Amino acid sequence: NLSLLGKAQTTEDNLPYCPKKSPLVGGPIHVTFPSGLTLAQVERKNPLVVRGGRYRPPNCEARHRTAIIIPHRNREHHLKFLLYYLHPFLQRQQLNYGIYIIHQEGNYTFNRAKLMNVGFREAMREEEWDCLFFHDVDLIPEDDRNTYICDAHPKHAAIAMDKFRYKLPYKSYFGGVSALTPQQYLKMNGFPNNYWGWGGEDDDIGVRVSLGGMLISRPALNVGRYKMIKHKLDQGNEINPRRFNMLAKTRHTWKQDGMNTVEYEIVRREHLPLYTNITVNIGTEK
Ligand code: BGN
Repeated sequence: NLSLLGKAQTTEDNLPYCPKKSPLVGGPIHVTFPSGLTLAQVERKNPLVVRGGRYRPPNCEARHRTAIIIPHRNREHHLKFLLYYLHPFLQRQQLNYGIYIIHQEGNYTFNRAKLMNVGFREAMREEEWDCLFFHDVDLIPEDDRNTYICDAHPKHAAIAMDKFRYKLPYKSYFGGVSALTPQQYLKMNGFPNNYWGWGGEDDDIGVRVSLGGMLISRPALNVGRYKMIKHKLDQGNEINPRRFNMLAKTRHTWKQDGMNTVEYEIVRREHLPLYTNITVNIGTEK
């Protein structure tokens, strides 16, 4: 088409694509936890974020569509700080994004990985996201160059956390923050549904990556940096004593337990100003 010669490539809305490298991205972020911060303040600081915690760059068409999935229960205090940092961080990266909080209803033992499966299905129901970030509520990224887009292989993003002195605690660690495309997620049958309580589910997910025939991709150590908001072990998220046994069997169980078997009941879906809140009944251990 001759008329397009010499023009920047444009999209349906007649916006040019955003540059491959965002000019708004800085480097390290100084993370502090201001006392007295409120969600209303976070809202005011993010005027372009719309209902459900959605955003698209105003002046260019984003090249990436990323959903952030955050499992949650009784951590409103952490959530506030995460949103305070995450919204501007994602905007500086010029992403088309949405933030989903997957809230486990009731007081039964917490199940982080199953909540991720719920988040995957519910987010994909709303939008054709090309990347999903599975994100702990208490981890704040400390460098803008840690781009929230997916790679050719499942990505483990939280490789340098302050609580592990900014190093990987062990080589196969896959916890904290990880990112997969829908294709990658389904290839490993999603995450396990039966890790109730603390520990092991992230290792299981790491094993699934290789059982699905994939490798782990990671950002550079000086970029994949996170600050963890200090807290005690939660009530209702006691250490899971079965995790060693379960982990030893992952290669036999992964195809029968995961995205193909996840069962739950949506209790509430709210499109709040800063995020989509999905409250879910995920049942109890069998
Ligand atoms: C590991 C836990 C992970 C946790 C990391 C970091 C287990 C399984 C037993 C081998 N794994 O020890 O779930 O994210 O520590 O805290 O407990």
